[in-house]
Amino acid sequence: MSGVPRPPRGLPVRVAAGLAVLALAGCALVPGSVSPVDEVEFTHELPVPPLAPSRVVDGTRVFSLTAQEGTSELVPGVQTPTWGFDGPYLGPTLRAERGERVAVEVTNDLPEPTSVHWHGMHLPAAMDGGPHQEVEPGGTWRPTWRIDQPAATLWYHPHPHGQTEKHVYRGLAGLFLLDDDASVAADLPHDYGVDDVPVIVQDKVLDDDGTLELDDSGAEPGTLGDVVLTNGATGAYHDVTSERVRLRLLNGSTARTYQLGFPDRRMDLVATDGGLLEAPVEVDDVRLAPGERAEVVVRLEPGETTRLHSFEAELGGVVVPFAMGGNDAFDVLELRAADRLTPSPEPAWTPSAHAAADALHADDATVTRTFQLDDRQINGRRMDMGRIDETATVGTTEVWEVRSTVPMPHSFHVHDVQFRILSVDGDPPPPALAGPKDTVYLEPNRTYRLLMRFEDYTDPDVPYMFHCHMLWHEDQGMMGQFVVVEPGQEAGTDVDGHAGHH
Ligand SMILES: [Cu+2]
Repeated sequence: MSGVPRPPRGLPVRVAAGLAVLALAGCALVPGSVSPVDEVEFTHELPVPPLAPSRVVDGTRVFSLTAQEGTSELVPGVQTPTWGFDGPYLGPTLRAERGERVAVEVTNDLPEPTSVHWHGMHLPAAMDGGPHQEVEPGGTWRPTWRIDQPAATLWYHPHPHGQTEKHVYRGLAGLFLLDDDASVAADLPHDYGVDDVPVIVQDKVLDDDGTLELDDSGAEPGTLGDVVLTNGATGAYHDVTSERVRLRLLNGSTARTYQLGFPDRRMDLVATDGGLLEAPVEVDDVRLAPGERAEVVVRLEPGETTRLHSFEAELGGVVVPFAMGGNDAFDVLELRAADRLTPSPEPAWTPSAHAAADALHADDATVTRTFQLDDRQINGRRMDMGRIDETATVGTTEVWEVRSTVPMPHSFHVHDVQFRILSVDGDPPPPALAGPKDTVYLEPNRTYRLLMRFEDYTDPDVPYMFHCHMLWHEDQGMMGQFVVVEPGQEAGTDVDGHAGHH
């Protein structure tokens, strides 16, 4: 850890931040002189989550996932109690094509309620897997919906009321890959686990006995671990056998924001949270807050080795950046190129046949909403499961103006939709924020204008969530609820305010 004394959890956040400043002033540690993330040897072959088996029943592709307890060797020689789907840690990769109807049989073998949220997915609210769809121990929940959105790297994770940080941190998370006409025909590496590689980045704190610890000191923005895992392993390497490799990067951490890139080369950013960009963009690195994804294509020369690195994260105007992980720099994944590499084409693709229908147009926006985030509240309120905060009408295009008013890291996630960032403080977004997004890091005191359209599904009684994706913040109530209704319809008055009654 950073070596800065952290005030106890429960102190008002502004006081806590002030104490951190005082601690800094009286502390001999030079900020940035030490990375609190442990150096490791890169000697462990990168585990690749298996593709989940499925069966097609009456035209529906059916998957099964079981949340269960287990034991994992996250750090060599150390046994750690963990949770996973269909295994001790993380879960298999679900994969489906646009147009397919899918169903997932989610069974909870944990000793407490959990849920599974399909992060980034457009689907009915009752299938969303948020706090209103918890699964009791021993229970099974079977959401079903039709995939109707562009190819993308989505993911799934628990979203139980007030317990999301713990459930994700223990290991419950997996990828949900979507394919479409554009992605299938694209000149992009697409051999799963070979040249198209999932990279789930997470940080942990391990006790002396190997137990996963959450930081309960009250430090912002939550637990920043000194152990960094890729797909559940420390010090992982991947053998590259082609000229280019596609990395599907997911920040699956609870609080840490990464700045991922290669010290010795640039890379092609090809996709963000919700799918492909209009064209590849060469970048030095990409910043990922918890919940965000990016797909990058990296070129290697025969026989060489390079490492994906997390640079000092650009957190914007946060107070004491180094106490919030902003000075941490460390390697994440080693790539080892074979002496002979098979040819890979330059990344390129043509638009999907759905592109025109999918496109969002700022001129269509008829509703503007504003969201102010402070320490733990959104528009002055904390989460109340029985309260609907916003009501959107199906078929409308809206602009959400989102601003964090406090000097700490927050990220903003909206369920059901992929949005487009129109502007950041009035300026066009940088390339890494110009593609389809469902989660965005909020630099303090900057206004992010998000364009989105609510489509297809209405339910006045079952809400979707919008929230901070720093999971400790989320659990403390930094979340609100919205429903999508028919024109003229009002939000229901009998929204279920109690979790775990299903
Ligand atoms: Cu937050």
